[in-house]
Amino acid sequence: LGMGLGFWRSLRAPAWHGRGTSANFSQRVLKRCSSYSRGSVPELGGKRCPEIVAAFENAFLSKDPCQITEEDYQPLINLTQQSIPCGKFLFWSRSKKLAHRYTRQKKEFFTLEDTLLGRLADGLTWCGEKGSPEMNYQSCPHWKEDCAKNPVLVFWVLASRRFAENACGEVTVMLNGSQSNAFSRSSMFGSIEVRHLDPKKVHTLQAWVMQNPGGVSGDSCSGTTISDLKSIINGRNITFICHDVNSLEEICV
Ligand code: N1C
Repeated sequence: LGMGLGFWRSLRAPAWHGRGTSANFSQRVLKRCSSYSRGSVPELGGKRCPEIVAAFENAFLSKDPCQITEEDYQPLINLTQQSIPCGKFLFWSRSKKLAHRYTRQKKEFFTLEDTLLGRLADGLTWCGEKGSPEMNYQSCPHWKEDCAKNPVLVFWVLASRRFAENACGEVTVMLNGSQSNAFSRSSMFGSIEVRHLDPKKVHTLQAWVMQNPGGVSGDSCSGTTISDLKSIINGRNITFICHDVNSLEEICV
């Protein structure tokens, strides 16, 4: 009757407003896991990678992609436990590329994506559907237009919270000074990580406000969004220090 595959698929899977599952999701996660394990972390044997991929898939496959919970990810979390040395945690907000360029040079520093858990998921999208064992490659729920309890957002909220809970010593955040709001309470950093730093373990939060070379500054240590961050941090009994940084070289020494 002139009804192509797309029609029947649309009856089966709801059309969400977000991008669908990334192509070759499981193969890519497996590859990331094995190459990570061949790297620096002996406590995470590469042998566990198939198990880790299965735990990741089981967190969301055959489930309503608007009803995902943190418990769904617990097995994956347990398989990817990893300890980061105190003083080496690097948070970021709206400055992911630059933060990763930094940790590639300063190998002793860790962003969440430099841990196995973060590395597995970085830049990918994934979701399934209730009543089907398959991934939905067509579309996945968009956090605003569809629902917040979707597999990707629940994952990052949980991973970010745990990363912050584990942080210790002096922690650093890289912020984007070429935007008018270098710090935003509604970012993942502002809404999740700042609230879950443990003042018993974290004595200082150091902010690096990255200035874009030659460009007009949007925000800096003396701006109102940074004083907002300072008051939140001081209110939690953690010392706050801030540096405007003009180039990566300044912090790579
Ligand atoms: O909202 P943000 O930045 O402030 O979140 C960044 C902050 C970092 O410190 C990380 O530890 O939160 C953690 N984090 C990630 O590591 C991460 N990787 C990829 C949070 N989100 C992450 N993503 C995706 O980017 C995720 O889909 C989320 O919604 C965005 C956040 O980017 P942002 O606004 O630049």
